[in-house]
Amino acid sequence: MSFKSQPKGFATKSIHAGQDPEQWKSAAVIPPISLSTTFKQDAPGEHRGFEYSRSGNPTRNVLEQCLAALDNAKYGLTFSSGLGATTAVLTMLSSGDHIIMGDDVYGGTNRLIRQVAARLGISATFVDPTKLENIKAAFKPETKLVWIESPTNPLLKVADIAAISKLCHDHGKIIVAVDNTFLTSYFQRPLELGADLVCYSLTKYMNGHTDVVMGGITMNCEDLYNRLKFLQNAVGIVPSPFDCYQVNRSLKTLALRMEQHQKNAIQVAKFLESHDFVEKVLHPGLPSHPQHKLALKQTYGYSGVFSFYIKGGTLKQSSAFLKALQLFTLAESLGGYESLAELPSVMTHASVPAEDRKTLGITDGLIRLSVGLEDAEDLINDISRALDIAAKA
Ligand code: P1T
Repeated sequence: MSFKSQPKGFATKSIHAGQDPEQWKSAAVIPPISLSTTFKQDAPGEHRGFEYSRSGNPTRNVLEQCLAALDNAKYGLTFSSGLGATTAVLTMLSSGDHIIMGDDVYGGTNRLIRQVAARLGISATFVDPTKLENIKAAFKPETKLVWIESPTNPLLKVADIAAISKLCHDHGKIIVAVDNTFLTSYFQRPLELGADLVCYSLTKYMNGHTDVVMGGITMNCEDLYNRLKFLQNAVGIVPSPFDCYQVNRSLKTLALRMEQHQKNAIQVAKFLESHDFVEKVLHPGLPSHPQHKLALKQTYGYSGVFSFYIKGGTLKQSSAFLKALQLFTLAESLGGYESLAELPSVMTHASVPAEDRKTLGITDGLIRLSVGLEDAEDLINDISRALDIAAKA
């Protein structure tokens, strides 16, 4: 069994979509970084497409067009961070509205919903997104948005995006937003499965070089685009032109990078699965994953981020493992060319209430890896040595 086969043309789009040299007076092949905050008007209110850099910027335009093309979307928008993109979606809602949220999402997303949206009168029900009946049971007349990550951070649960989208659209005008950060447009295109919004922390694989914080949203619906474009400017959550230049450049190698992340990560995952000091590996590409078949059905492959439980599962053991690593850097974030490792319970998901962490299984023994582009053999040797040290801790 294998993942869905990738239609041809992705790499070509990532290199050419939105990049036409004819759009610049200089015919520059590589889009210039347009740092000007304001643009000359020919007469009051008469401009050539740009007025003020918050409402629109030429370098940002190039990136937004490229992002849209990669998701086969009509529209793309970028924001100052992944959470900025989530904020834009949230600010489409009003006090009294209700959200259904995957129970296993990035800690910062959880915090935004519980500590900010709640204060603004937007309520949320957190459900396991792998069970359709949970989503159905959570519907309220005020439900406006269903937000899921698939796969989830950090437990790698895979949700049936097509089934969830159908359920929500049959039920009423509920917006389905999928956080596609872990897979990128290369491995999963949720709009093709019926979702309304695809949201990204572009900070991760899409940029891939661990040097930009940015968010993005792609969509086909003109009304959603107009509302989100208005909010991008009205709320002011925009990225800098320099960062747009960097992400646009990074997209040119997305297909190559993702193929190699996939190859490296599955080798590391298989090694861990065979190791005595490992309790369980959570990787959607492994047959042992509970939604492995669904992953094969709805995605074009899998990336480099996955989690595993170390045997024993104490903080002492996981800390010993993480501190002993030499090639993997102990740090938050994921999706760069360099390998990272972290402990969600005390790092990325520390803001999730302790009781919820316990119920979900975000224990002190759960370690998340972001497998980079180094030689897989070197990464495996690093992990093997660190596991031996942890076993003696
Ligand atoms: O960091 P930022 O660009 O604001 O993106 C937030 C975000 C949104 N969605 C997902 C699935 C994410 O993983 C993140 C950020 N995550 C980390 C920093 C992390 O280490 O998990």
